[in-house]
Amino acid sequence: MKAPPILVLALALSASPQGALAQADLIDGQVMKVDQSAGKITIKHGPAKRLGMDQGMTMVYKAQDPEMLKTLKAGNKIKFDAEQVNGQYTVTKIEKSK
Ligand SMILES: [Cu+2]
Repeated sequence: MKAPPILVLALALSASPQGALAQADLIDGQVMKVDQSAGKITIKHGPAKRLGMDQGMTMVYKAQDPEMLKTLKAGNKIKFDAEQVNGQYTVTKIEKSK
């Protein structure tokens, strides 16, 4: 194995039993606005350290797939995941929370 140590560490972490916690790792948020035609959603959310957001904020995210937005509307409480794709924050996963 010639993988750099940092990569090995990252793999070890992602394969850990805490994988089950990944679900709980979703970011809590609330839908402020849905723009289905543009495939964008405005989300008010709490801190998301993973995305480099140390504080809560309201911001626009692109939806990875506009279909994801179909069942959502302003006011919905959600849990979501996002990543930066080509410099644009993109929601990769979204689910309504109870
Ligand atoms: Cu944000």
